[in-house]
Amino acid sequence: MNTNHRHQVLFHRHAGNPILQASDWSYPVHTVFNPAATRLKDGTTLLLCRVEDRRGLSHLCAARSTNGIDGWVIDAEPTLRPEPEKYPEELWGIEDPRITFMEDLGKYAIAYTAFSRGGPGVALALTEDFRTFERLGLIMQPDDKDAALLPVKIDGAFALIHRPIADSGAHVWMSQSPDLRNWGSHRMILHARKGGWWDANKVGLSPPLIKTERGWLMIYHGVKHTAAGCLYRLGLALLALDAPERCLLRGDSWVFGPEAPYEQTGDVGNVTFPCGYTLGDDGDRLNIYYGAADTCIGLATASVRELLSWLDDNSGGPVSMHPPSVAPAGALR
Ligand code: BMA
Repeated sequence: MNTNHRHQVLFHRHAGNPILQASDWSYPVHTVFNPAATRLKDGTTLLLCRVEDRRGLSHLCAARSTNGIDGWVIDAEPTLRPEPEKYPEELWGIEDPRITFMEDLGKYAIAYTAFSRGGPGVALALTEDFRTFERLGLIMQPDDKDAALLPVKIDGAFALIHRPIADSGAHVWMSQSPDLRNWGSHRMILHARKGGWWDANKVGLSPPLIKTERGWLMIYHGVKHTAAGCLYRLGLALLALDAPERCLLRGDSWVFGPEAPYEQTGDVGNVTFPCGYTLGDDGDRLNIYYGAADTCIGLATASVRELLSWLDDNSGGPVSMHPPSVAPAGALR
């Protein structure tokens, strides 16, 4: 590790990392990464892991643990497989799930990337038990990924955070729907910066938004392109509770990135990519589950209170929030 820690360290890696890897699976798999996470009603932590097989195609597989750290019980076969016969958008696999418990529906919603000839798009499935699933199909056409629903309606409509790719860059958007099938009210909520920034050109939601008293805490990834390849690191923003398209605070520096050997080396080195979190019983301890180098799964912990106070101290001025170069008229209220 060649880094200095004279900055505040907010995320603490678990000493047992990686907590899950391909050798833990009882059937042949190549890599396991980018897991969604939730705590079930009985307190069990469930991870829905992206599993890449030896064809290069991904499916999703559930792993359950009572403490969220070890003792994982992993489904003996894929939990959610691509079904390209019925859902052609899943031809080349399903990837990067994010779970939200939908308070109104009493069901878990899984937003995931469905990959096919058209490119990656956003698909949605509902479940009550992570054993049977109701698919709603593709809800955002390619290229679009990094999606998660909010657990509550905003102004009476479901809200989806997602990351379409446009000529101006890859920015985070919010769209709304009355029924989870028809989507509109598209608004850009977090732009990729430009130039040398760590989050220039491409940003995306990492785990689903975290509800706090002060707003929705967003952990997002920024992708820096370098001559040696891409660096996937994480940053923080705070969005207004009743109007998440309004960004209240955005940190200037990244807060977590590839430093450990299993994050720097693997199928795709220098990637830390969480798709899920759980909250401890104290409502403050945040457990982040992340894919490391597209090869294995790590756990890092943080304190929500500390993340918010870091944002208070490290948020940039207006230039970080709404640069005129990328905010199209009307995209930000
Ligand atoms: C992104 C996603 C992630 C992946 C990352 C690094 O575009 O496809 O699934 O972890 O690239 O390869």
